[in-house]
Amino acid sequence: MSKARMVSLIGAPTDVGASDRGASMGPEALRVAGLDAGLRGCGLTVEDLGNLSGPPNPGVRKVDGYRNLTEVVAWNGAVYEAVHAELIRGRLPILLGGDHSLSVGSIAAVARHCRDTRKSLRVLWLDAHTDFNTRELSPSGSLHGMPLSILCGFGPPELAAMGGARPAVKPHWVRQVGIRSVDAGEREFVHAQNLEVLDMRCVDEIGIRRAMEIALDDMDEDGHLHVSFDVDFLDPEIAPGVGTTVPGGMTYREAQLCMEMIADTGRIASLDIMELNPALDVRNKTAIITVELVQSMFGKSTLLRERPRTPRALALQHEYGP
Ligand SMILES: [Mn+2]
Repeated sequence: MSKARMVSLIGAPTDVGASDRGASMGPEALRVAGLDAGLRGCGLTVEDLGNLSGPPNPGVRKVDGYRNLTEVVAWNGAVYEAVHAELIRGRLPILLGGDHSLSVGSIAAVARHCRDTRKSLRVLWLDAHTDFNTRELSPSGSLHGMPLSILCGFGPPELAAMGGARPAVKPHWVRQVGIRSVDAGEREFVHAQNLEVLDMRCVDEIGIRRAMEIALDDMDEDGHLHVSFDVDFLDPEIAPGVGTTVPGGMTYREAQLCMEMIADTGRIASLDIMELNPALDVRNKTAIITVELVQSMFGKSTLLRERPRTPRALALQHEYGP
């Protein structure tokens, strides 16, 4: 069971940090797919706060290494305030992206709250990409490829010092799962910063269960688990509605197990759902699958189970029926 049973949905309908347009429609697609009712079905109390507002996407090319920096800063300021306010109210904020640059505001607010309440923070980053670019390393200058490096202190001060501490997040608080596309210079930087990356090769070799055990290992009893879920974590076969598809992502079953293992920790306290792009989707199927997975993250399961069954219990179940 999750700690906070009261969740707040916060829509951030923008794609100012992305290279492709369309993630700005993500929040509405998640609502249309039934996110609110789906979460209520998991026993949560849900309040939909509607959408934040901010500047339109000017479609700027790179200026000083960044695209649309002014707009990204404005949107992140709004996200920061909204997420922080919900945490103070004792609620679990769910940010509906929007492109992944908005996780700077979201996680800076979470980190601030954890400092103020003396809780340790674990950030679980589910993504096809490490999102650890800098303006020197990024080929595109799009800020949705940089949120984690910014949170770790590398980036423009308007973003990297958001929340009053730079860095907001230490690399060893972070675990990344699902990674399968990293730019050349970014790869060196991720290595130099000692980021814990459980990439797809790792998942192939040790299996998703073991990878997630490592990702969720060693959390403090009352620690705060933040999940930043980029929908491109999923394989494009099941989730075509993202701007940056990379083949070889999580299958439906692997993703379900990830989410169920997150639920089992009972520690999820904030969530970002990012990069859903309805302009590239097929009949909203990516939004629908995302809602199903988020339900599993909040404890929807096939069986009534307190904890994973032992082999003995499973054997008995086969013998005698449930
Ligand atoms: Mn991402």
